[in-house]
Amino acid sequence: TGTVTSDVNPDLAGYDEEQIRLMDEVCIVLDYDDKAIGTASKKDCHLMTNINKGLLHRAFSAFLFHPDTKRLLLQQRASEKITFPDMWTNTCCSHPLAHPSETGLGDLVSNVEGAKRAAVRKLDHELGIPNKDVPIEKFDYLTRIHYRAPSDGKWGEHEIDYILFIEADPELNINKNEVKDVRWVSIDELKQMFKDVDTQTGKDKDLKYTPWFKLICETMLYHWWEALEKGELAKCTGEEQIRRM
Ligand code: DMA
Ligand code: MN
Repeated sequence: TGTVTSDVNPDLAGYDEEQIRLMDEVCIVLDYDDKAIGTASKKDCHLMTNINKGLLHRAFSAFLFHPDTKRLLLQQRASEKITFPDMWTNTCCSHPLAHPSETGLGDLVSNVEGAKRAAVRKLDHELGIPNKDVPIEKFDYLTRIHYRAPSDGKWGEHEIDYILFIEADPELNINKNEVKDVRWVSIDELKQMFKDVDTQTGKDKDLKYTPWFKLICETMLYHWWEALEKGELAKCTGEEQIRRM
């Protein structure tokens, strides 16, 4: 009797109730080759104590571009987020869940379908984008990125991340528990955002960006984005190899 969340879940004491609830989502646990080998809670997947033992899960990163201006929609994560709060990042990231519609059958084509379904679900949940504005068939799958990144010591990421692009001009209705702000940027504007220095400290504002978004920006993003601008994205899609970062 009288049990409170903090007794049951000491790791989660003090965090936002809704974000604590979402830590019960069931993620897909992977081997090194992206084969689904089990399931674990979102909480367990993001604890560094488990990541340090090798626990790896499946994720997606969606990049949404305006069809006319080719600007990319960025989001700033809400302060309520348990991992990487307040940081700027790509349009939407999350995890395909251990549900038949999102797990896939093991082959790349159906795993990609599962990741796209998860993207449609979370674009609605985080940004209020109606499903009809981002139909499954309009997404392009580019590649998979295997990376590891600590957040604050206790929490972090260790994922195989499916990179998805889509062109759309969606209706937005921001979920403030997930997203603090959004911004549409061109290639030059994004490069400038990274260069901007903090006027108080004189240091760059590196820490304001999620590690996976920085990693993708430093490697492939501008190449892919220029291909999209030229109508040549097909040259960059469907990669079978997993990129290890
Ligand atoms: C997790 O994103 C996925 C990647 C690629 C880092 P997230 O922390 O935004 O997930 P969620 O929105 O489910 O909390
Ligand atoms: Mn994750």
